[in-house]
Amino acid sequence: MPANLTPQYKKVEEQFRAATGDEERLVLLEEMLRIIPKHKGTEHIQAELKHKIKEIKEGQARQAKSGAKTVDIFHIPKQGAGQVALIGAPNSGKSSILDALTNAKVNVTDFPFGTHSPIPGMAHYEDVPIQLVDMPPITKDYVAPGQVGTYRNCDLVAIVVDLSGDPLDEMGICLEYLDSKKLIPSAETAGIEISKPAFVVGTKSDIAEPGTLDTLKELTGRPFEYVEISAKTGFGLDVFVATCFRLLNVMRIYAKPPGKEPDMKDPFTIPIGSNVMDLAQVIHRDLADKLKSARAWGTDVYDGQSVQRTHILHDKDIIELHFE
Ligand SMILES: Nc1nc2c(ncn2[C@@H]2O[C@H](COP(=O)(O)OP(=O)(O)OP(=O)(O)O)[C@@H](O)[C@H]2O)c(=O)[nH]1
Ligand SMILES: [Mg+2]
Repeated sequence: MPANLTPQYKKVEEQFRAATGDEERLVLLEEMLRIIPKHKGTEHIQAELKHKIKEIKEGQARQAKSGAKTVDIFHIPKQGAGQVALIGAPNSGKSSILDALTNAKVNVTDFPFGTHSPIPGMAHYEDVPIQLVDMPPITKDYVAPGQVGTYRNCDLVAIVVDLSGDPLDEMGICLEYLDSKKLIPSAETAGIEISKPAFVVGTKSDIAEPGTLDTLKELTGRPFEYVEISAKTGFGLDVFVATCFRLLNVMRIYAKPPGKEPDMKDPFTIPIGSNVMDLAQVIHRDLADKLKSARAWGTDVYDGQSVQRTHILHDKDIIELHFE
């Protein structure tokens, strides 16, 4: 029986063939398994995909156990409500963004290639921690081997361009790379889930010609959001962080233990559209099946209203879960 693989599948497979690291291979194999037409003709391919996934996972587990020194520096474990990886040309101002918004020890330099490996740091939108990842630069001719792994694993890509330099050229280099790896949405990535949401950050606005970002927007003609900032003066940094939060597409939920005040300091962050049961899975994976009832304070409910497992939650809702 013929396999009749779809064009989407073939696109992901093409990326897989060119993949350089295990991190990347795993993401792509899982996507291939998700979208492969499920019928008799593809059974052997499905089995092969599962086998490859198992092999890579076992390899990673072995490596983690042995504490081998061959750790992948481009694998940044996720923390907070979501991971935002920066991409940009040398000297565009990436490290300066982390320097301004996080406590991470990054290397800001007035010469290009100051950053050699990814460095994570925590920024905050109101009470939500958001992980930013400073990255080595990319150029037309060079991207560090393995660098793509960070982008495949992140939740959101921030394209950083220097508004005082040649932002159109820098943006072109970033887009060419991101498109070639199917890392950002385009006509080519329809139906494949390996692309990440992305937005554009025009930086150094303090020394740029006014209006540069508007010109860039017009010339690029892609449906991104654009944020203008200066890491030096702090202009626009609040909008940058708020944009990260919004594009991560998560909401915060405050958990209230029965009979106690809610914990308003440390919200759970879950995907927008999640319901009570999804929250229970996040809070108590093992207990979720024993969820008996729930009460809610917030949007679309009266205070303390009993809600069903399927009740859709909203940003800033307070939820009290009762388990059996
Ligand atoms: N005036 C001004 N200078 C900035 C701003 N952001 C960064 N710079 C300067 O631009 C230079 C490069 O900044 P970095 O943050 O190191 O740039 P980078 O993108 O991390 O560079 P690579 O690590 O080489 O990719 C430094 O001299 C910074 O001080 C800004 O908003 N305004
Ligand atoms: Mg840097």
